[in-house]
Amino acid sequence: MGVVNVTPDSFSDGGAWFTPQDAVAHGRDLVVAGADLLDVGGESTRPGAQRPSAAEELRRVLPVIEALREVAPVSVDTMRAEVAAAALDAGAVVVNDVSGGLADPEMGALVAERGVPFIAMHWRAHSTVMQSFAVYDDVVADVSRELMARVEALTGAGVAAENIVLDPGFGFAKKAEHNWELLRRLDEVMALGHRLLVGTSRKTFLGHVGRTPDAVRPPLDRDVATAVTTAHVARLGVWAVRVHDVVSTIDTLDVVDALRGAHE
Ligand code: PMM
Repeated sequence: MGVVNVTPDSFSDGGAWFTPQDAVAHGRDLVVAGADLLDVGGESTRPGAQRPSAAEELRRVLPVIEALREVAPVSVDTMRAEVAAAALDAGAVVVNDVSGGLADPEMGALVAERGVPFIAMHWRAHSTVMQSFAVYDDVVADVSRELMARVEALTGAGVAAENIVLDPGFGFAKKAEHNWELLRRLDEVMALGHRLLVGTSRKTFLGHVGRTPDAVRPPLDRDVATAVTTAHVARLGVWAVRVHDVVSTIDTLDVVDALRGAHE
């Protein structure tokens, strides 16, 4: 899954593709590089980000989805049922909700009615306050239990269980140690029985590896670290990785495939 952020302020590529033309051109490049799915989002979820209005979010994503539907399947990255509905009408085929349906009580019913795959990410609170919720007894057990509570609520709203893709939500209400523990024990999250999507791409915890706190690696220099996490989760058999740099990701996945062939 290649990331197409139509936002002025995403932490990893903020503002780079904010006009519809630039966002569409970027999406096309990601498909040429090998992306199977494009994730179009109009709301930044970086820690501390303020929410745009629904009207502004729609203004950002709809023209981009209408253009990119011609080149690849598109998912819409939104927490609003209203935006998801308009995005599906515009040609999106998957809904990716970083709140797993928690932020908007209408989301479950909408996804059920449309019968589309729904990516439910582990989430505890909006970006302005989420890091104060980064408190866990056992992060893998706690995230797994909270994800299954979402599955229960969503299936209760009529969403088919096989349409629910789970995502542990790297960087969302998580400290570095929580992200590493989730990666280390991702097999336990896979055992929940749903397809998994993993989004570690360029996230803050990767910028700290081998660094002192005052020498953090900047987001654009985190693609090698991202590739290593991609290799790890691909070997476990996740359904998708959500990444900014598709070129290095395809390379990584090809190496994982080659290694797998060599072992079999
Ligand atoms: N991360 C971001 C945005 N959307 N969606 C899913 N399913 N999983 C993620 O980890 C995720 C997401 C934030 O990253 P960005 O600002 O670089 O897009």
